[in-house]
Amino acid sequence: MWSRRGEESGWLLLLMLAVFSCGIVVLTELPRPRGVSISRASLYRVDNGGKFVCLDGRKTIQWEQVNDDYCDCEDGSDEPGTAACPNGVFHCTNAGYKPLNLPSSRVNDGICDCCDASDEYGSRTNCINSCSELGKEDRLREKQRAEMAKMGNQLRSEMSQRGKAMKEEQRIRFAELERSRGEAEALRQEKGAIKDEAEAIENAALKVYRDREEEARRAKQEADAMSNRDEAEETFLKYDSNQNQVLEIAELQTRIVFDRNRDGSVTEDEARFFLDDHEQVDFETFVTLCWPKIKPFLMLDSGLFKPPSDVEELERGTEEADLHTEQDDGYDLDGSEPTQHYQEEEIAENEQEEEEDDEGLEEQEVGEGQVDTAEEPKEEYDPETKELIRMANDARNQYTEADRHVREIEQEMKNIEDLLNKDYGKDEEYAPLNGECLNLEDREYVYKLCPFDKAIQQPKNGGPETRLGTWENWANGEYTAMKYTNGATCWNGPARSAFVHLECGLDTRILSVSEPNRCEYEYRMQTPAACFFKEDGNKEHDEL
Ligand code: MAN
Repeated sequence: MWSRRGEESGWLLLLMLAVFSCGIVVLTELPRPRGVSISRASLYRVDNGGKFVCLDGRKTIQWEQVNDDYCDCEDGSDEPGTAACPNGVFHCTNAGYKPLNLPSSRVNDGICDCCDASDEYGSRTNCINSCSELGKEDRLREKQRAEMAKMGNQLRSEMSQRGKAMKEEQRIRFAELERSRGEAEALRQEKGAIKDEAEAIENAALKVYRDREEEARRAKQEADAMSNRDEAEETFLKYDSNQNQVLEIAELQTRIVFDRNRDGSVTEDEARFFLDDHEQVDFETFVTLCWPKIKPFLMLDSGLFKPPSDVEELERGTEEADLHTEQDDGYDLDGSEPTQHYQEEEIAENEQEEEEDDEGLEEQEVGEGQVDTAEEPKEEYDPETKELIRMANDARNQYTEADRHVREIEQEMKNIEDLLNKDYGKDEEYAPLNGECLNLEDREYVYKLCPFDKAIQQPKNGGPETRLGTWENWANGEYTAMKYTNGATCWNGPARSAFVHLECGLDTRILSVSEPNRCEYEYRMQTPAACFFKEDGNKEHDEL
């Protein structure tokens, strides 16, 4: 029978006892009804002369009705140790392991739910108390977890120290670079001034040559124009058979060379074409409008002019021209002089031009220290000019070198700034991972993660790699997840992105990668940097 004295003496019991009496069980130092936890034992105190008030306060029953396998309270509180109330809760103490709360419907249902077998006290099922075994395993696991937490914490703090030291080193290096940049910029300025001066002198010296060449070019152009006019005049006089100083369609029609369609006769239209659609032309009109048409045609016809655009046409043209040269020789319909003379002249002139071109090329290839603007053969520079060019080159090289040095310093400073601006965790513990890259192979791809930089997917069959994302930021303030965004755009979809979940581990590696939604990737990665356990982090086991 449950009594106040029994309750008091129950407080003194140290050993676990099981005393069944009126459905009341005294399991440890605290007597309480079956199915009630120690923490709730005080709610089941006998008072009011052996009465029990349902825990929702709505009904008072006799104490004997507690756990009598009949549900009296609406909240099920009178039947914690039986299956009588649909909403009842049964508590297993599971001494030696973890306590457990069950829906009371599982009491005596023939299935062992509690490791101390207390839920099957009235069934035929023979449940064996396995709490001590489970407790042992659990404590071992807990010990291992605590050891790992300790080692992880240790490794994390080493990473943190390395991270802080690295940042400090970079700060020092940045300050050094700032100083060097000042000196390097001063040197660049100095070299720039020397270069400008040397180039001004060089330019003045080269100008003499350029002017001379320009003059020579102009003279040549004038000479060419003169010779062209002479040639035109000679042709004009030749074709002007009636010598009336006017060239007419009929006169051209006597020249088989103008038979453009090779049908054996020169039609009026064919002749008119060469007279620039005139019926007749005087010499000035001939020179300006007709000669530019006739000259290339004559050259083409005789195989001396090769339009650069169509090589095949050219070759055909040459063959035809050869034929025509033979045909045209002495074949002036009006019986005037054959065209041989014109062709010979053209050939000679053309050969000469070709030679000149070749010379020009050679000059250009070997002609160091010469003005490189004209196509004409270059004039050799005198030794003094050569020396000025050498000095200017030297000044240019020195300036380029000084400029490169400034740029290198600035680039390094920018890299350091980027590095220092990144958030490497509460205690810089993730900083040592900056600059590292980790790989994980699955069936199809190699997944790469370069923390604080990028996430990559590389097909194993050798295709091009795909960027899954670029470092964006931490996903939370706990430093347990990273975001990499703005990766390669998915066909018909969003830009790829990767989310990296971090968990504690004694080394740093990728554990798995998945693509839960198309083009959204999830990495699981372990690293000691994520090991952050508090010393008192263990769970409480109040009834062990
Ligand atoms: C590639 C890979 C896949 C992705 C598809 C989307 O095959 O990047 O991960 O799902 O493209 O088209």
